[in-house]
Amino acid sequence: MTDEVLPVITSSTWLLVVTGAGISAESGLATFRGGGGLWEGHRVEDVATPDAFRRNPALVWRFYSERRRQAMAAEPNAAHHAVVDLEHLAGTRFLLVTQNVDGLHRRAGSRRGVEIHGSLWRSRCATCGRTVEDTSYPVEPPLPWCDGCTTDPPGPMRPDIVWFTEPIDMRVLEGVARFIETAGASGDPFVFLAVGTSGLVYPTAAFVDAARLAGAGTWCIALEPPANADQFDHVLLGPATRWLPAIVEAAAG
Ligand code: BV8
Repeated sequence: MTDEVLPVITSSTWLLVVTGAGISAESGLATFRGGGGLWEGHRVEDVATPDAFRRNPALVWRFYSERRRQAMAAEPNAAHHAVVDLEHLAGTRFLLVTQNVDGLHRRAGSRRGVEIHGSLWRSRCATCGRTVEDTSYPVEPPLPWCDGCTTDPPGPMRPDIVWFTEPIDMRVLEGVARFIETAGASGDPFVFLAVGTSGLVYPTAAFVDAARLAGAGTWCIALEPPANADQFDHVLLGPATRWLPAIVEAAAG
């Protein structure tokens, strides 16, 4: 339900925060489905897939290395910093799951977080799986090959990103499930907060369902109701840089 009721976060609250592209929008980074959700006329779903990489690796590398350049030039905003404040307040009872690959949460100081869709700042061999830190851009033909492969020819390097139809790391999913189970069984307050995500992409869009079943109070912050809005007790419409600092202020009050 759309309202302006804030969650009350104290040091005994279990807090699971899920973020999406909307939390980085005020850092100047484009969201996926805002503004037509197109990149050079391509839908993200047509570029962020293993088939797209097989068909046209140069296009996919142009897409991701351009986003690397943009993310490098961006700064964390007040919403990223408010998430860090909430982490410091909730301590070991806090978990951040971000769908974002821009690295802005970590640059803001988040340490108890997982990047469920991977990171712009790593590349991975499509053959042997070896990953390397990588800040290079632009990435243009001749495209990078793995220099650790024993196969001949060596495998092509790809962004270390989880594309559509690719599985999420089971250890991440198990970690989220364990956090929800522990929080639900604690007998203490449990808050689930989704920020800046359209609730369209699974399995992340289903985490709120599991949290509700475990007894969490559920909030979301977005500019318009997400696709899974009916799973939230409270829908706070408006920018993350308005609502997250307000939640931190209410907690400190
Ligand atoms: C999987 C890569 C299964 C990273 C992304 C067929 C086969 C297999 C799977 C499927 C299938 N059909 C469907 C699926 C499931 C599929 C899926 O969910 N598809 C959707 C489109 C229906 N999921 C998958 O494929 C996942 N894998 O299921 O594997 C499997 C299992 C075992 C073995 C084999 C296979 C993988 C999903 C990961 C896909 N990768 N991107 C990258 O390039 O960045 S998804 C992409 O969308 C991004 O990661 C992004 O994070 C994600 C979600 O988008 P949002 O972050 O929500 O952004 P969006 O623009 O949509 O919304 C922005 C929101 O912010 C809005 O609500 C707006 O109001 C708000 N906002 C804007 N400004 C602000 C704001 N809020 C606050 N303040 C502001 N200022």
